[in-house]
Amino acid sequence: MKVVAPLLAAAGLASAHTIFSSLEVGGVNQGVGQGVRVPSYNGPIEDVASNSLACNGAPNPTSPTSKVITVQAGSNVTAIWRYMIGTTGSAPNDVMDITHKGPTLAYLKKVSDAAADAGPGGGWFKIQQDGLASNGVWGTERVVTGQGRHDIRIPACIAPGQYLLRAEMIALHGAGNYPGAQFYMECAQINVVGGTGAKTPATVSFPGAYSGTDPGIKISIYWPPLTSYTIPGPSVFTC
Ligand SMILES: *[C@@H]1O[C@H](CO)[C@@H](O)[C@H](O)[C@H]1NC(C)=O
Ligand SMILES: [Cu+2]
Repeated sequence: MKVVAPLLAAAGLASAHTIFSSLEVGGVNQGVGQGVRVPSYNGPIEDVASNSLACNGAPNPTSPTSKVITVQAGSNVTAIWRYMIGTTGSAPNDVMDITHKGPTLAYLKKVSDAAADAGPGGGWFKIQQDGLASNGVWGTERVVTGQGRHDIRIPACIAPGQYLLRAEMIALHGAGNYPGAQFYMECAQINVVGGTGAKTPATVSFPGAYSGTDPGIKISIYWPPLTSYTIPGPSVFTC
């Protein structure tokens, strides 16, 4: 039995990843994999040119879901991150290993049918980001120590209709070389109601928005100590 514990500990470290497993709307959790395309395995995407950078996928195939979640424009939703698809707790180790430091981000893409649209390609705009705060705390750390909760405001001025909501955490503990940064993302299927449509966001592509040479993707976060951090991707769309 003496050999078992180290083996288990090593396996735990090797797979200390995370999954955006459910969406909370108006204080109501919609259910694991309900309206969120979840994989069975929690591993990252590391290739920024992969189609799986949009909504995950090979080598972590996701399960389809027919649910499209109604969301009020101008309100907040909460992406709930869990270590594994079956994780029920919300303590830090139930969310992601705390060594996984980096930004949190969220994007939307307007689609005609959120349950059917695969995700890769153009049309994505960023609606939230949280990088390195002046006290040295990263966006991912705030989610890990905050019960896996990732708050995302749905802009009030976008057109009503169906969207894919891509919530993302980027772990930079091994990002000194590329590939090395770990991209964790899943897509929720939402129907935005009450949007004014007053503004049309500029958009980017996934894959395409990130490069392996981006200063926020190929970066050593340990030494010298960082005083600032450039979050990858476009600027955040605001109304
Ligand atoms: C709503 O989400 C935004 C991030 O998009 C966050 O900055 C803000 O604190 C959230 N508001 C509430 C009330 O949770
Ligand atoms: Cu990991």
